[in-house]
Amino acid sequence: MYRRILMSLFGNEIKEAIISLDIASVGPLTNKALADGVKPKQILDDGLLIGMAVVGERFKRSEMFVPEVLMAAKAMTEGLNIIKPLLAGEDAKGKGTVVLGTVKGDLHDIGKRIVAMMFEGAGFDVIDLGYDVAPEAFVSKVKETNACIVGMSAMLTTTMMQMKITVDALKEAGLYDKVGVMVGGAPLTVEYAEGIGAKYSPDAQVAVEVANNIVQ
Ligand code: B12
Repeated sequence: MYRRILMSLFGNEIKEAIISLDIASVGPLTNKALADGVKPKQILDDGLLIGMAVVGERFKRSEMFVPEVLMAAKAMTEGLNIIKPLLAGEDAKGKGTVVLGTVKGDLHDIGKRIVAMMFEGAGFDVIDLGYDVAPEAFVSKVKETNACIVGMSAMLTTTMMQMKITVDALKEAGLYDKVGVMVGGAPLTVEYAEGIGAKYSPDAQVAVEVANNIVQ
């Protein structure tokens, strides 16, 4: 109960700091919440993600523009960087390697970084290839690391077809049957994912459940 009240206080402050582009405050507020016993996952869900979701809505309504969204993303990263090692420490390692990346032509990487963190927290070894990742780069990293899962992120309708191209490249290299393919990102649907032979997750939480099912 006490923790819930604390989180609604801190969560709100962290959310507001992101929305008001107050980059300098997110780190200290995150540290303060942690010092008062709020769980890293709660800070992520109830503060950082909600703040960024509001920014996303305002961007959609043209009430915020690219430079502001970038500042909000920077503010969010201040908090993410603090909770990342703590999330990663919440479970044991050794479930296998996950190769992650945002597909070619796409520079959105906030959601993918959150997925990376949650995977690490759930015990996977994560190799994050970053953004604008070409199909060949996914293929060669999967081959090199013997990964059990490859995860692709796309946030643009114009880049999501890169996922199919990457799946085809994995098939071509004889790797598709050896690796679980996971996809995520705002424009995707279950139907699209299934159509290309991949598993869809709407968010990082579900992504961990899907990944656990793949390796079981
Ligand atoms: C932040 C942002 C940017 C930032 C990106 C900064 C960065 N470092 O990532 C900047 C300013 C650079 C940007 C640029 C552009 N953007 Co933009 N952007 C956004 C915004 C506001 C938020 C995205 C975000 O970070 N959300 C928060 C995270 C936490 O959510 P998420 O990404 O969905 O991730 C979760 C799930 O999807 C899932 N997930 C995500 N990836 C993966 C991967 C796997 C494997 C799994 C399992 C799960 C999973 O789990 C995540 C965590 O829960 C969205 C709006 C929106 N509503 O999504 C627009 C949005 C994606 N952008 C859009 C556009 C149009 C652009 C630009 C073309 C704008 C322009 N005119 O230049 C450029 C394109 C640049 C490029 N080539 O990529 C459109 C896309 C429209 C479309 N349907 O194609 C959106 C939807 C806004 C809109 N409504 O118009 N953008």
